[in-house]
Parts: sequence; C-alpha cells; structure tokens
Amino acid sequence: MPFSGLDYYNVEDLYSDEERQVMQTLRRFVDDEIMPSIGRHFRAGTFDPAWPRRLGELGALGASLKGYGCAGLSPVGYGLIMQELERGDSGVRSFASVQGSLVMYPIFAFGSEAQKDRWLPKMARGEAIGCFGLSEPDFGSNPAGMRCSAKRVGDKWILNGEKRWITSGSIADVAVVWAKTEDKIRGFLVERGAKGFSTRNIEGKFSLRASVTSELIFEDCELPLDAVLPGSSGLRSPLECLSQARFGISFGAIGAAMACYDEALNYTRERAQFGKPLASHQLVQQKLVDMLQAITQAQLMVWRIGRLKEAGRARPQQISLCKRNNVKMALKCARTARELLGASGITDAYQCGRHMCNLESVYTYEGTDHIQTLIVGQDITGISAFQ
Ligand code: TGC
Ligand code: FAD
Repeated sequence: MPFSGLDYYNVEDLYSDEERQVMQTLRRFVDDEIMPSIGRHFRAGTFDPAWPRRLGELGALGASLKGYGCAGLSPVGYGLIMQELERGDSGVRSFASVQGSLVMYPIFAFGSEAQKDRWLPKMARGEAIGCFGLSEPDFGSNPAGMRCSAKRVGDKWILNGEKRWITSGSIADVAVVWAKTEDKIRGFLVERGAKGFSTRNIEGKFSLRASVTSELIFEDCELPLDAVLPGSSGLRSPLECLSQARFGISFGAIGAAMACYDEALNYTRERAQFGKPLASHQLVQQKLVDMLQAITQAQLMVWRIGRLKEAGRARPQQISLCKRNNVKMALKCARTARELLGASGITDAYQCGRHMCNLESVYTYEGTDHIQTLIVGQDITGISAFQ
C-alpha cells in the first residue's frame, strides 16, 4: 500500500508547490524502489549499486546546491528529500546526506572552479560517489585532535593517517579527507586508486546494514598539489559541512519516525487481544498519541529551521537543537513501535526493528546526542563543558 505520510497539523500547507512535488516524487520512489528490497539488503548487509544513479535521475543528490547540474532546491525541499529517503531506510538517507552535504557541499564551498567542474555534475547524476573522512580511531567527538597529516614535499602532498567509520568509504570515487598541515586543518580530494590509499570495510554492524561503512588508510599517500580544497581553512571548514548534514538528518529522522508510527497504528488496529483490537486499550492509545505529538512538534521545528536557513539566519547551534530533538524523538518512536508490535516487532518482517537499530547510529554520528547537548549548552550559558 502506498505510504500516505503523517500531517496532523497540515504542515504541508506551509511548503511551496515545488517542495510538495519533490516530497511526493521521493515518496513514490521509496514505495516502488526501496521498500520492496530494503529488508533483503538489510539482512544481507548490502548497499544496492543502482541507488546512486536513480537518486541522481531524481535530482536528489546535492539538491540544494545551485549550478553544476544540481537541482537548486530550497533547504526545506532538500530536507524533505532526506525525510522521504529515511522513511525507507536511514542507510539510503545516509548515502544521500554524505554525497550532498559532506562531499558536494565542501567541493562547492571550498573547491576551485576546476574541482567543481570535475566532480559536481557527475556526483549530482550519481555517476561518481563521494565519502567524507573526518573521524579517526582515537578522535570521534573531538576531531580537533586528529592525527592525519598532510605534508608538502616538492610538488606533492604526502598524506599519512587513518580515518574510521566512513560512510561509502570503499565504494567512493573521491574522498574529502581532513588533515593537519603545517599551519592548519585543510580538506583534500583523494581519488580512488591514489598511490598509498586503501580502504577496509567495517563488518558485523547491527545498524545501517544497507550502508557501506569503512576505514580509509593513508600510507605515504601521494597527492598532486591541486588536491587541496583551496578555500578550506581550519576546523571551521569541516564543522560547517556538519551543520549542513545535521540539518538534513533533522528532517530524515522524521521519516523514520513516521514509518514506525504508521506501522504501529496499522498493527494495533488489526491485532486483537482480550477480545478487542490492541488500539482500543487506553495504554496503547496513549503511546500512539505520544508518537503523533512528538512527530508533529518535530515537523514544525524543521519547517522553521528550514525557513531560517533559506533566509541565511540559521545558526549552527539551532541546527544542533533540531538534530538532538528529532533523532531522540525518532529513536523513541521506533522503540515504542517495537513494543506495540510485541514479538512481531523483533523480526525483519516489520520495519520498526530495522529503524530502531539504524537510529542508534544516527543518534551517534554527526555529533552524538551528548555533543549536540553541549553545543546548545555552551550557546545558552556562554560556558564550554566539553573538557
Ligand atoms: P570550536 O572551537 O568550537 O570551533 C572551531 C571553529 O569552527 C567554528 N564552528 C563552526 N562553524 C560552522 N558550523 C559549525 N557547526 C561550527 N562549529 C564550530 C567555530 O566558530 C570556530 O571558528 P573560529 O573561526 O573561531 O576558528 O571547536 P572545538 O574543537 O572546540 O569543537 C567543538 C565540537 C566538539 C562542537 C566539534 O568538534 C564537534 O562538533 N564534534 C563532533 C564531531 C562530529 O560531529 N563528527 C561527525 C563526523 S561526520 C559523520 O558523522 C558523518 S555520518 C554521515 C551519514 O552517514 O549520514
Ligand atoms: P566517542 O567520541 O569516543 O564518544 C563515546 C561516548 O562518549 C559518546 O556517548 C559521547 O557522546 C561521549 N562523549 C565524548 N566526549 C564527551 C564529552 N566531552 N562530554 C560528554 N560525553 C562525551 N565519521 C566521518 O568522519 N565520516 C562518516 O562518513 C561517518 N559515518 C559514520 C557512519 C556510522 C554508521 C557511524 C556509527 C559513525 C560514522 N562516523 C563518520 C563517525 C561518527 O561521527 C562518530 O562515531 C561520532 O562522532 C562519535 O565518535 P566516537 O564513535 O569516536 O565516540
């Protein structure tokens, strides 16, 4: 049955015609091309190589960037793409987030004209895949401590170090890698096949099984001088990319929560215990209403942050509050749906268990829940509590 969405407060009235149209297009794509196979991919731990080009054909990659073959949508339009994709699976949304917000965005914002021309059009079409290497084995929440280094030697950069937990790492044609140079952190474009560059997949994941997660290893990796992103300057540059991605995740999490709510509502209306549908019990109704209320609040939050972003007024700390609220909300909805499905909720015949496992990663990546809390805490008190 096609997914009809959840819009208790008619929030869709606040979207433009173009934003609504994009949302409906992606919703149909997820119904027709993600839902039939996602359970199989999750179980097998595989990423479908057909997804990047299909997303490219739909204009869903780097959709808020202007020019270079990108769709040039509003921030809300971009966010609604993330919402619809994550209604299917967080792994599919992760792929699109990384491609658009963490690879195309830094090339767009910090790259030379030659770098933009080389990568952006084919990444928008899904013909080239990118990954973003910031986290390291010993530096996750605190990327400022990174060990990865880039040294200028003659007419080359020599890159050494390791990045860990990198989405799409081993399938990427190009990696945006953040490394310390003599004076500051800078971004580098490392192409697949570069001498001294290898990748290794991380196996045994409970979460995001339909997404590729890898290590990137640089052993005296040789890069041409023009591999550096010329506009990148210090930790501020990767952190700026994270704000783009956290914005998208704030919408994405709503999609996963909607899927769980929808499944729990249908299940509890159909299944009877003690001679009547589960949905007729007060405790069950309370849980359904809690989910509906939390999703509605999240929808209003992202609409507002989207319009602030469109006006150039969204501050990173405001985006952090959205990521914090919406991911926690979605995880709670997934756990509640799992509970309401009883034993059925622990099998992959239903979606909520898959979303619940996926959302554990979403809760951790792009800055953990603790880190978002401390970002907002610092903003309101003026006191840093990171150390
Ligand atoms: P701090 O001194 O606070 O900041 C350094 C400079 O950056 C500026 N800044 C930002 N600029 C734009 N956007 C932001 N969000 C910014 N946050 C900070 C800041 O103003 C400063 O500028 P300047 O000019 O004064 O130098 O830096 P810190 O070292 O104290 O770190 C702060 C902290 C802890 C908040 C930061 O390190 C952080 O956010 N840590 C979390 C790391 C993280 O989120 N990693 C994510 C890795 S990527 C990923 O997970 C992808 S998953 C994708 C998927 O599959 O979907
Ligand atoms: P740690 O930083 O070791 O934190 C462990 C725990 O300690 C957390 O609960 C954390 O909140 C807490 N903690 C840490 N510091 C503090 C503090 N100061 N105060 C209070 N609590 C604190 N990274 C990339 O660069 N690119 C990617 O594409 C990417 N994709 C990912 C995909 C997946 C599936 C996952 C799971 C991760 C991915 N990451 C990626 C890495 C992700 O960003 C990190 O896992 C995350 O930033 C947390 O770092 P960590 O895992 O090292 O945890």
